[in-house]
Amino acid sequence: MIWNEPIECASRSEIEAIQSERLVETVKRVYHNVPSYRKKMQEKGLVPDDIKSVADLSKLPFTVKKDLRDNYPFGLFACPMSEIVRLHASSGTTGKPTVVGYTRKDLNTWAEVVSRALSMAGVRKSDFVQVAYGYGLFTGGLGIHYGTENLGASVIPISGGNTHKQIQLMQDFGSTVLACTPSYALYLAEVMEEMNVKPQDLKLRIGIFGAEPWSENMRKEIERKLGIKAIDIFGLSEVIGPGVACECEYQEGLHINEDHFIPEIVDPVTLEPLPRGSVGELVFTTVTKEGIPLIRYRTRDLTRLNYEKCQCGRTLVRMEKCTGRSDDMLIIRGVNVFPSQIESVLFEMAETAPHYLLIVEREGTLDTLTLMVEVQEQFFSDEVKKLQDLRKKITAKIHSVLGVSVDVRLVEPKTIERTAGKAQRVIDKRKI
Ligand code: DLL
Repeated sequence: MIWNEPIECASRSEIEAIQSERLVETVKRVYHNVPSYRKKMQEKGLVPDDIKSVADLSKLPFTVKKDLRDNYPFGLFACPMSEIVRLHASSGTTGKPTVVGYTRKDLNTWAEVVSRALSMAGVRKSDFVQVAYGYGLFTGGLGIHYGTENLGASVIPISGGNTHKQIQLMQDFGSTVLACTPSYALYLAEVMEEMNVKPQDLKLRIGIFGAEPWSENMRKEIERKLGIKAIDIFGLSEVIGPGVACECEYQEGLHINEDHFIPEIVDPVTLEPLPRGSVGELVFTTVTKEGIPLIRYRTRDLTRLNYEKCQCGRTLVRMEKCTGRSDDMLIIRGVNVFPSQIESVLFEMAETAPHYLLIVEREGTLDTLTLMVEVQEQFFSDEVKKLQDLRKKITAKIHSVLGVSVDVRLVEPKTIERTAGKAQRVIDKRKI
């Protein structure tokens, strides 16, 4: 089922015409209503009339997270506060949160794009969607909530946490769809095992997982343990929240709702737009938002775009599964490493559980990486020799795949903290 076929299957020229018309309007809106945008455009010698179509996008200045912080809390809003009907915020790691505001129309747009995403994933009116993303300032819970209602499926607004109750309600209510972070899905699977609940005791069939990077190997593990199809959903609060992009049943990239959010791929260093198909930093311009429109917002997420028509019939451009952010990348003695690459190796080893923590430290001028990883119950042993051998095996495997030396520390099963939201995989002591 395609939720909005005329848009989702439109030709490239139709999409570009819609984008161009909306871009022109958005640029006028921010120029006249947001002093910080006007200033940035003036610095580049630009007036709204210089932007006539999507082809002019690259003339515009970029926006970064710092711009939201510098204009905290409402300085980038482009409409009177009386038009704002909802606020969300993301905490981030340092300093003040970034705040976003939605008008009534923005909330409708959000519900529309999430309904499209859920339809892509295979969710139907007859489904029961258990929303185990956090409700509150985080966009995950309420975003999926209203998209589900808009689609006409039944929403179970349990929020994150309360893991035993989650499993009990899944059984009692017959939830068919689980929406949460992939790391929480794995934790739910672990607790299900402890409670002796089997996938066949549940009616679950689809998972709507996102808000953090997760590897293909993690997908396989979740699909196996929960007996479901695990769909990747992407979004960021600054752009709207979940529903910016989502996989369809073919799982070959995430369709971007590009009539609302225009994607670009730029070189993260030179900021020059890259040729089609190159991997680079994903940049979004929102073209329908009223509360806080964003011009060329640098997401820091690394991916590439595919403009080919998908087997599902949709023509919406697809972004490749995002497995890293430029600011997550660790440089360990000159080798670039993403936490998701380490995760991928761990999932391939029967002896380790997919729960890990990376600790980065600096000794003199060298960065060192320590990996704390849980051993599977059946492999955990009192024999020092056996554990030593396992340690060596993991170290060698990571070295052969990634070319970095990691100090592996094996820890007992279930000792690394589980979270109901986004997992924290890296502790960077260089920044402390
Ligand atoms: O995480 C919105 C969301 C909620 C998306 C629920 C999907 C599901 P923020 O908290 O602002 O918003 O975090 C945005 O999370 O820039 C990515 O780095 C990362 N991210 C989000 N979805 C994915 C995904 C929500 N599917 C930041 N794969 C983004 C990889 C993701 N990273």
